[in-house]
Amino acid sequence: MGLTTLEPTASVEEVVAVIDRDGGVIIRDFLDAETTAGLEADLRPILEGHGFGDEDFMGKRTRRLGGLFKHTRHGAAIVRQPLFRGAAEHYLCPPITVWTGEEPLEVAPRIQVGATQVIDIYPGEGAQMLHRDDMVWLWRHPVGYRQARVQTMFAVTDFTAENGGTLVVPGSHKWPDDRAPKREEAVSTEMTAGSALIWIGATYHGGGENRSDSSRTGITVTLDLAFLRQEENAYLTYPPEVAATLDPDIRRLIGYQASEPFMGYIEVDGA
Ligand SMILES: O=C(O)CCC(=O)C(=O)O
Ligand SMILES: [Fe+2]
Repeated sequence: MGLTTLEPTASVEEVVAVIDRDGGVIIRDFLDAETTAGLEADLRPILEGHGFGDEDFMGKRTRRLGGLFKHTRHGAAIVRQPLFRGAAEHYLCPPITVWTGEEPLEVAPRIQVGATQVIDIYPGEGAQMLHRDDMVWLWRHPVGYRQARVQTMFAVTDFTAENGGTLVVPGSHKWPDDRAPKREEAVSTEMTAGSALIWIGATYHGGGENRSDSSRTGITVTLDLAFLRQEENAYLTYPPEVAATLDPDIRRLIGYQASEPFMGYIEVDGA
């Protein structure tokens, strides 16, 4: 069974229903053509100045570039995309009730960007080991409390089975921790440039093998529970003088915010 592709006019409920079933879904034309072209134009020259990785997980024929929001103002469109945001809020933000004395307090986690990475897989790269991205927090499965991550892989170039379209194991978000993923259980994400895969942290996936003659360029951005540590250290990636140049909603999303009730607060003189 391949992955389901939905139109950008789909509702958040439809997106969530497919992710609940399969662990991931493709959204056709996730961003408009102008934004896709803007991302390509801003990022390609920077990628070209980058070397390949030097170990197996990151890939030795793969270029990776972090700190998306300092490289392109078009990156904001990815985290503002309503279906991605809607799915993230669905999985991450349901409130819980805590007691403060005898007063019940409803607390809903915020979301934050945990990692951003442009991933450019070159011809000759082999398939990445299948993995769950919520392993960074040692999350357990089946997920009991709530998902930790809702993630997207945006296609800057077309994604095909030949050029390394992201491998996804449908249904694997429901597997217990003692089940290993097998390569033959994975399907390739096949989507046109401008489209995106959305999946959750519990779903087994990995970069595909590139058997074509051109590179496969994607941008992955994660929306995570804002009370967890970020995978990409945002305070070093975007120190205050850099964060000050970003739009306020993006600045908050990269971590310049507190998650209810107090996580990440800062004492400000006179405030
Ligand atoms: O490049 C891809 O398609 C997926 C990469 C990935 O899952 C990772 O590096 O964690
Ligand atoms: Fe991954």
